Amino acid sequence: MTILTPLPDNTQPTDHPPTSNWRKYFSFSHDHKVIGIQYLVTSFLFYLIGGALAAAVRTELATPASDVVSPELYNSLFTLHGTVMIFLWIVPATAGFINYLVPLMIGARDMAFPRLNALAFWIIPPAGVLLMASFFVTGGAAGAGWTSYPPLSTMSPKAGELIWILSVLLLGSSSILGAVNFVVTIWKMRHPKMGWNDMPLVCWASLATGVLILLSTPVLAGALILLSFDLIVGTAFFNPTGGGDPIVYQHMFWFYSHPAVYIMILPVFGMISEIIPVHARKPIFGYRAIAYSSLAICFLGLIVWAHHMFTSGTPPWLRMFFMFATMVIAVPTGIKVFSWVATLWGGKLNLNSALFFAMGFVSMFVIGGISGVMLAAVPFDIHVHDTYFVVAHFHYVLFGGSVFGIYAGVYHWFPKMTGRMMNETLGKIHFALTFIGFNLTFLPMHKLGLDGMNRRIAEYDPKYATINMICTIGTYLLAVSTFPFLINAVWSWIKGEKALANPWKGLTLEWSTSSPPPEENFEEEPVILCHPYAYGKRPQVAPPSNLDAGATSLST
Ligand code: HEM
Ligand SMILES: [Cu+2]
Repeated sequence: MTILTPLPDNTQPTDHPPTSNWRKYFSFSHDHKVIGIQYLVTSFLFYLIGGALAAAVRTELATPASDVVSPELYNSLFTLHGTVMIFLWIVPATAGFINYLVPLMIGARDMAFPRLNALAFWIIPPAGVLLMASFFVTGGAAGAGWTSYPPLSTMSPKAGELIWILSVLLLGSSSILGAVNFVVTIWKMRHPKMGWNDMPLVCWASLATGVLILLSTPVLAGALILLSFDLIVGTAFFNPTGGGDPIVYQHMFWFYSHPAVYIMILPVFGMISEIIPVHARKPIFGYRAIAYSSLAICFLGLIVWAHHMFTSGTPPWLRMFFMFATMVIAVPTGIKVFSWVATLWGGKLNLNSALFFAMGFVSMFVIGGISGVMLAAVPFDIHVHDTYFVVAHFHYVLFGGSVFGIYAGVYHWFPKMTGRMMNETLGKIHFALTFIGFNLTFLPMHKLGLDGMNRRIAEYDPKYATINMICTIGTYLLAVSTFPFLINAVWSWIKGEKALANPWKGLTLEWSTSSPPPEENFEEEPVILCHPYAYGKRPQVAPPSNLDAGATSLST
């Protein structure tokens, strides 16, 4: 049964001074909104560092010879690139959105454990600085890839590898502390009138993400602790000469790292499910299907890890299981994609930067998903294993799927977070450059992989030269594409046009409070009057008398 929500007054900019005090962003604030923005800004700075590392890698790969950096440095560059992008950019950036949005969307004043929330954030900057500092220790930073497989990892220079382990352990702990908070907050602190099936889809996705983090991250921590013992005190958990088994490490690593893909992407799925209906002015198609498919993905995500190990001596009968289980994930994922497309279908599209990035997300993610199903097929995987086809695949998922979605989220919620609008022209330039740069960089990599170019190499056969040059040019274009965004974000935050409380006429609760929201989120008890996606549907009960005329305009 539908409940009705108020639409706040749209006619006046909010009275709350936007960006009141920048110093609060450098404090141990307990406010989930401050913490959310701390996460977002910090992770974006690491994204720029990760991007610079990627540019360095691609500069080396512009020509076949290994002539720009030493082979050791090259290994460290791509290892730290992958590590930074995953553990310091996408995971914390999505955590930032969840932090900011979930309490507002469920009508709560804060997260369940505000201090723990602050602690979870403040682990990240020192862990990130530590990781980057490892470039300056003897032997240089870790160079065994972001997977850090033994025996390679236990053979590489000790100091850098140990710092890598410590830093990833710290980041994993931060993520566990955050997850406990999300799960309890969603479970316990929802508005009394908000049932499970009235919850905005970001909350469903956050719940599934929290559960995944809690089930899988401790296993990674276990693997890394054992690896550090092998490295420091000479145990032989993974060392075959002492009776250990390096394959055990792979199982433990991927038991975390496959779900990690969903830890990164489920919150973005949730965000896209908010953004598309608002800007298409239509109720989301298949609310329950989207909500429950997050849970299905959560479960299936936990049982497919060995698809990363088809060439690690996994017996054929077991490979069959992992192949089918992996392909089954295409079903709940496909349900989401169809629901988004069906929502867009016939909608009154408000073609702004947020919607462009959201549609970019859907289309790029579909390409990454299709190459994912291809890789799930054992014979095909054996053919392209450890080639650039894999690099192309996971960048379509992680960049096309995560970064585009995060940018969509920034354009959509920036007015709420800062009380200012972003500039649309700069936003569209940003989108165009990112879209072109991204496809120029990663689309040709499919071909490189099919032709047999290995990943993680600094030097390659000259027959791959032309395509590699195209990829490198694409990377520079991507680097350029961040400038309009940076200028837009900084300038709009300070000087942008003042935002209304509800500039997009959204129906979820965060839009029913001022932009930015006051200290404890809502001046008055929020009132839930309708389903979060009831666009175009008439209110079914009369709005309470304290709401103004704007409140009844549910039909646009
Ligand atoms: C800014 C644009 C990006 C460019 C140009 C880029 C480029 C590259 C290249 C060329 C490699 C392959 C290195 C090799 O195998 O020899 C690589 C690896 C990798 N990238 Fe990216 N990347 C970008 C963004 C991202 C993003 C956004 C993510 C994830 C959130 C990401 C995650 C990874 C991972 C996990 C690896 C594997 C590292 C390893 O093998 O240890 N990259 N990237
Ligand atoms: Cu996987």
